[in-house]
Amino acid sequence: MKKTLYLFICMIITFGNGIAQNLEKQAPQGFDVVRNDIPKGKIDTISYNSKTVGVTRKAIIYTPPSYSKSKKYPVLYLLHGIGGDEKEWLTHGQPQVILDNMYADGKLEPMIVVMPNGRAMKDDRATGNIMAPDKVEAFATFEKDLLNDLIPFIEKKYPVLKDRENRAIAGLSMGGGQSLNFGLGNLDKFAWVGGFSSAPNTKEPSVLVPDPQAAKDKLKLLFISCGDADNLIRFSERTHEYLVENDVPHIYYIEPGVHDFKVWKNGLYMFSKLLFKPVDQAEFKEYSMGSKHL
Ligand code: FER
Repeated sequence: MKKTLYLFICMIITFGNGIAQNLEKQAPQGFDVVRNDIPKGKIDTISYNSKTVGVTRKAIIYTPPSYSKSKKYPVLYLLHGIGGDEKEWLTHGQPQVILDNMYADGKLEPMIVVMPNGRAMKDDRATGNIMAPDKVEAFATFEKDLLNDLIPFIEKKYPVLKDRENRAIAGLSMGGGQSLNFGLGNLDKFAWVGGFSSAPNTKEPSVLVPDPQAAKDKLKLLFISCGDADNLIRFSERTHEYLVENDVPHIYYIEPGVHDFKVWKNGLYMFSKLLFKPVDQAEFKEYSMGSKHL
């Protein structure tokens, strides 16, 4: 009996420490710098048939360094902003560098990352007036393209785990709004949701989370971050305030910064580090410590 108790205590200490180490607010120096001596993941462009849009659409996929078709992987859908397309993260954020480094340091659960084009319309390039109503509307239409076309395609072509606990969605700005809207609007599909500097397309909190108890029961991680000098901070803040009022566990992380990739790369680092691992929601509050935004 004593032995069992001892073992139990040891397990709690080990397990507890494992989780505590995830609490990291800023990515360490060099997290986004290419290292020559480490294994690298692979980037491919894929094409899928979209019934929603009526054309073949492109997405970028990053498979981890240890990728093997005989394993099964969870998937993170990573979304871009209003000025970008499926290549925006790659061009400006180099997520493959961040993630390769995290794998090398044992900080990341192996996963597939899919970077789609979130402007679901026939001409989905970020050209002309990117604020035109039809182009903005296409960011909402993407919900159908994602759920009915892209996810089924990925699940057919790649060795992936298909349950909600193995599916995450996150994005920057318009993509942050999409991630919150689609993730929280489809709790049966996503258990991990992240919005970095979410844009005005983010639904009103009571529409976004009409049933706080369901969100509470189903979400593994809800992550909201923003730069403190970002003009769009109100959309994150109002969501956070509603979540606090309604007792929905979430990470609210405000860091020094504006509306740029410095904040979004850190968001990717912090969010992905927590993905597909045991979560201690009691720790979430500590991310906001010392902040007037608590
Ligand atoms: C807006 C301001 C910013 C808006 C969208 C954005 C649709 C998006 C910014 C981004 O994605 O970086 O008024 O309206």
